[in-house]
Amino acid sequence: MTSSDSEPGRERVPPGQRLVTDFPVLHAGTVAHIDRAAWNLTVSGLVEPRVVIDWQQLTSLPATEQISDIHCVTDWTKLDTAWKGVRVSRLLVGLSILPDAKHCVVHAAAGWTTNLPLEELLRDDVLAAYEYDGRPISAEHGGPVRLLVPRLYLWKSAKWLTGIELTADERLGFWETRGYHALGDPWLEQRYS
Ligand SMILES: Nc1nc2c(c(=O)[nH]1)N[C@H]1C(S)=C(S)[C@@H](COP(=O)(O)O)O[C@H]1N2
Ligand SMILES: [Mo]
Repeated sequence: MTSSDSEPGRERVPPGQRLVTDFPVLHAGTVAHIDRAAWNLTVSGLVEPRVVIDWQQLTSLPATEQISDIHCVTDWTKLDTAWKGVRVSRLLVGLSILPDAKHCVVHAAAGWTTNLPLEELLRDDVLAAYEYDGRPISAEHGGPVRLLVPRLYLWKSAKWLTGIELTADERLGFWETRGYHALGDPWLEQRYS
């Protein structure tokens, strides 16, 4: 079990946030219902070769169990959430990331996207997560597989993950083109651009 958030004395609630104990459900549009057997993740763009990872392959890879604090831009923070999944950096082992790759577009069901700098995507605490609190992630929370990017506001943590596309330029995603910050660091209160 790894935890990046629990060093003693470390401030855990970013500025302007309030603690919740429930787990709110937030997304644009409707809940996607994706069968595990039908789920897959395409890794594409400035990476060779392009790969498609299915449920069986994802869950056969070494898993990471992680406790993370999560921060939503609508101002709630939830401490000590428990996740299991595969590090995105682990998914890329054995692939060649081309030198021009500096950013990524994260793709989700129904064409929803978000963007991240490549270095944020490759952090150790970024997971393609398939369990929350010891159970499969519910459809409402983005199952069967969602991205978890605990260091940034939760809109970066794409639910119903379907693709990771490496790009040279920053290509803004769904919320980022609607005024949300391109990076979204909660400690710097990067809520809106
Ligand atoms: N595919 C998809 N992922 C998404 C969203 C969305 O609309 N579609 N909303 C984001 C936003 S704004 C938030 S706050 C979190 C909420 O995750 P939760 O419902 O599990 O709390 O999901 C993020 N991931
Ligand atoms: Mo959000």
